Amino acid sequence: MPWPSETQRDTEVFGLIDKERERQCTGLQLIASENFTSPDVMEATGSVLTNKYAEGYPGKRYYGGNAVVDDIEAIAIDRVKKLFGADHANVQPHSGASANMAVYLGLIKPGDTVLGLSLDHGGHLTHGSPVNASGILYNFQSFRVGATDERLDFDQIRELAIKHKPKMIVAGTTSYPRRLEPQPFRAIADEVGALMMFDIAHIAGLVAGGAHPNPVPYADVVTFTTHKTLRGPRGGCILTTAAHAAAIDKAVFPGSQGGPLEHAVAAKAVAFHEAMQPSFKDYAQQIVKNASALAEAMSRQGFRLVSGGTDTHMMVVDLQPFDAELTGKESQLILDEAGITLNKNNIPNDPRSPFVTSGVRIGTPSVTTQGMKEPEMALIAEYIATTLRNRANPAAVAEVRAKVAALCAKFPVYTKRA
Ligand code: DSN
Repeated sequence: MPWPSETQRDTEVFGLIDKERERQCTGLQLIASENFTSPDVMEATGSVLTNKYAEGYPGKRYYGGNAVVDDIEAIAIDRVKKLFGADHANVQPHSGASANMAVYLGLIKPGDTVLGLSLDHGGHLTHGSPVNASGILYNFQSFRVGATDERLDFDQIRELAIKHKPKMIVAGTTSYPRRLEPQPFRAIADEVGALMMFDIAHIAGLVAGGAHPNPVPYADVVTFTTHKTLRGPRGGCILTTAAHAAAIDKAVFPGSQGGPLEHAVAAKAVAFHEAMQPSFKDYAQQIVKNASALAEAMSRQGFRLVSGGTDTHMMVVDLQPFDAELTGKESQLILDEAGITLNKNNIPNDPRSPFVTSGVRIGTPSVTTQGMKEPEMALIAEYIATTLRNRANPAAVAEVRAKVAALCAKFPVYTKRA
């Protein structure tokens, strides 16, 4: 049988994919949770493995024909254990949210108390937001960043832990620009007899590349996404101590997922291989250097950095000192016109709603993959400031758009069709 595409290719969708490739390659991608994956990662993602059902785990599947899939998944598991120094790994979670829900399902009971960082202070939806299953099924109590330094306050976390006696403490963030030291979380968890889960979704690539402390030796369980700083396919992963291995595997399958996405598992294996190369260490270090340079340049342009700067791949920018009328929502929209993609973000204690916000979040993983370094970070800050200052002037915005395209043309991310 001929494929329908041989006579009637879906030009509508493929045309849009071409358009999206053009958008990604001609604009500045500054969303802190995004990256460009390698052609090899994309090839594995688009492979015949998408055809295969493989419920279960290597050597214990519910379907036949899984000898090759078993080898691939075993390689992915072995690589990620080596990369992070973990006892056990589950590479099947479809996403970070699936990974986190599997941990809760496997290690605590509905109604149990859990301590996590509040969403509006940099935590994640799955760390107990009332609109998410984590907050609906479990009794999450939230800590917040300090009022003056906007950093994690371990005295406050300890007080809350003593007061609420959580079964689990969730360390980890989604818009927090500072290093996350694992030891203080471990000490508090031990003091109150809680499990410690560390969500390193954002910083997994920094950890793998040695540019951020590794929480694996301290945490009972570590979750992450594979598509952010780690530069793999979209997906999730869980690392655990041997003591929790069986509970976690059961919670992923059959607890919360069916057939694993083995094309994504293969792509994760490829990404882990890439992250094991010496060049990945240079990449991780450069992400942080670039974020630091961009943060300094943004300050020089009149913006305020939440917590005063960054130690990681991201910064949260308070727009108010730059222009009290300017919102994150408006900034995101006008910067899109200039070919600069980032996201609106609440600042701690933001007077505006999450749909409007007084800040934006900026990250350097994608521009670092392109090969940009500190001099380009100064240009990016200038382009952002110029666009926002001239947001009522379409000609000025178009001028920035042309400069952004010219800059991106000097740093082509995909040299052949991807
Ligand atoms: N949506 C991701 C982020 O942008 O941080 C978190 O899941």
